[in-house]
Amino acid sequence: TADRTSWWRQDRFGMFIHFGAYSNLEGEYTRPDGTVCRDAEWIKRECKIPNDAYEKQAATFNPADFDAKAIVRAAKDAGQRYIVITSKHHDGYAMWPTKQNSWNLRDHSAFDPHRDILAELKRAADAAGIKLGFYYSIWDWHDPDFADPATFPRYKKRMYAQLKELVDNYDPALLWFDGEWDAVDPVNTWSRKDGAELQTYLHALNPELIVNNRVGKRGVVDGDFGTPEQEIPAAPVDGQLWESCMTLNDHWGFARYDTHWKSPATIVRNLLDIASRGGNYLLNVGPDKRGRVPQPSVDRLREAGRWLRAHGQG
Ligand code: JFZ
Repeated sequence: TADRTSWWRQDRFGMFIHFGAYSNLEGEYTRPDGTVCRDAEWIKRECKIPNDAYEKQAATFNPADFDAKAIVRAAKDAGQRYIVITSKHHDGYAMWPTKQNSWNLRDHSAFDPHRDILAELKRAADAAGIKLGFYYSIWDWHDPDFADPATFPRYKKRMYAQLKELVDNYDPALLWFDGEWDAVDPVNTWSRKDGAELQTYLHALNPELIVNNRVGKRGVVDGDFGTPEQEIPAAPVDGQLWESCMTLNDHWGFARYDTHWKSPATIVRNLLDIASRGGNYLLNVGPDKRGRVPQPSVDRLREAGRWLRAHGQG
């Protein structure tokens, strides 16, 4: 993996983007009885939103203000050199026009059907010399074949097909898997062997693809790099490459009430702390339902970038 990961080890600092059908709720679900339930990308499950209600709200999703160039500029200004965006989170909603189902941004939204935000982001990132990767959740709350071991092979086939679409159509530099665990959902039968098979499949499509350890079961042998979350580990685990992913406030997906932003000083300190221990830093933004990165995020990223440039790190 030394060659495969060389750009990633040098780049050090990336932008995570959590964006999906949940973003359309902006962190708040009003139940039929008028009470309000709050969560971000987990809102469907945490607030027990029925499928039909969740599908109904997703049909109104219209991120018309998604501006790939502005996002890439914000990343560049911060000194970030790669971007990882959610292509599909646990709610199963695909952010590209997948042919495997209609639960996606083109076929189930109010968005311009001629637009493709992953293609837009890829183009803007390429133009700026920024690498693009995709988060992809193995766990899927929407596909009926996921939750039953008897039908899981059918789900798996669609998942493989979706990943092939992503690799063929957008040529990502990296795939960031998630939702491989079984603690939350006992019907999630994903195994280390499933992870190893998937990784082999992906490297047959593109040997250069970097794949994180959540493809398997987070053993140190899984994937190219470990994925500590919201923390900076004291030391690397058995020499495995690692990347700390963190939120800029207290949520991954957009939550309109969450103003608990990290300061630019904290961002810089985290980055230097992580880099000093040999890790990467993947710092998240959550665009709102129109597709706009919150201004407080943009401001803080810019401030952090200014500090890094002033001190010769940018
Ligand atoms: C997962 C997702 O459930 C979450 O929505 C977000 O996308 C995040 C980046 O990843 O959440 C996790 C994954 C792993 C742990 C905790 C939350 N973990 O290892 O403790």
